[in-house]
Amino acid sequence: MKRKNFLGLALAATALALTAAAPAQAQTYKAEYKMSLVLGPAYPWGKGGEIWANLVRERTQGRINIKLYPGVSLIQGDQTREFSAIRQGVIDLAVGSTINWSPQVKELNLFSLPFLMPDYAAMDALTQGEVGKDIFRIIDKAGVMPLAWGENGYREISNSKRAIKMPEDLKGLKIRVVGSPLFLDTFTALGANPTQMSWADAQPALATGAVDGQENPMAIYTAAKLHTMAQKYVTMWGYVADPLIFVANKDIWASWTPADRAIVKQAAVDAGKQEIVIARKGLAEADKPLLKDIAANGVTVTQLSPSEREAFVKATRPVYDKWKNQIGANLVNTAEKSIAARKK
Ligand code: X2X
Repeated sequence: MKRKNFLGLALAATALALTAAAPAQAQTYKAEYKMSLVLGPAYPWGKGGEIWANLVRERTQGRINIKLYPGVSLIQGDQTREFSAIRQGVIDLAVGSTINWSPQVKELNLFSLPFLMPDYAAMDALTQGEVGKDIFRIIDKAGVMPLAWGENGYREISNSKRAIKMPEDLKGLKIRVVGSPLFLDTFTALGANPTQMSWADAQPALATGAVDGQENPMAIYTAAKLHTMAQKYVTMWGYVADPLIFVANKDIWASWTPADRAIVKQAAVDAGKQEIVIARKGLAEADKPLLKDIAANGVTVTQLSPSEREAFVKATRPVYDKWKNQIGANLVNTAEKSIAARKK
């Protein structure tokens, strides 16, 4: 056999093998992919997930069909188990909060360091800069494919008892917090009585008065109607903010063609950008119209002066220093530098 003919045969065989492989690959696509979320489309968070799913369905002509599972229902509402469940394949895709994943990925506690990020520009400087890339590398190494950033938001404190203007006002208040030990340290330092529970358990606990207060973004406060659960006092202290991260399970990711992976990633980036705008609506504007809506429900909204805010910063500084080392001083230093250099 001449060399040329042999080459031709080999090429033909390869082409045949590729054609044969194509339908087999299509068969590895599932009829439905499960997306986990804490909150559904009535909230900016779930809206972001819905936008992502819709963009993927359109752009893949239905090859990738994503169904939303809000209430972290795939893991029985236990939001702090979400990251492990994504890694293990119980969950195919997720839009999750850095807080809920920080028990598994300690570096995600960065965003929960009290008073690290003074404004939206600081948050953007982290997620859109070097820190964001570092965090994505860490998530990837931890076994989950990171795709895009979104935002839950600045977490403001509410309670049923009194207006909080200084750390002393928190004394003895029973405050529901999410499941990272950093939150217990922060609220203990402020003299409060923090108690960990899931979001699902938090609402009945607030409604019955089993707990006095909680901290969450104002978009959640509004959509969940927390003013009807005795939360008559809100203080805008902006002490931490949790970004959301759009991710995929790695086996699912590997089962898709490179072209489909590119579509899913771009759709996550597009949905994340839209979600951040929705999450900041009514708060990013100078006159913060959302706060007027909240006050119209008979809620006392307290804004802190810079010196009042400073008292909270001072009271929580030992917690910041302790957790800086636990998170990793290098990462926190990079974050501090990025924030100092931010464009305002
Ligand atoms: O549980 C909360 O407070 C919530 C909904 O904000 C998160 O999932 C982090």
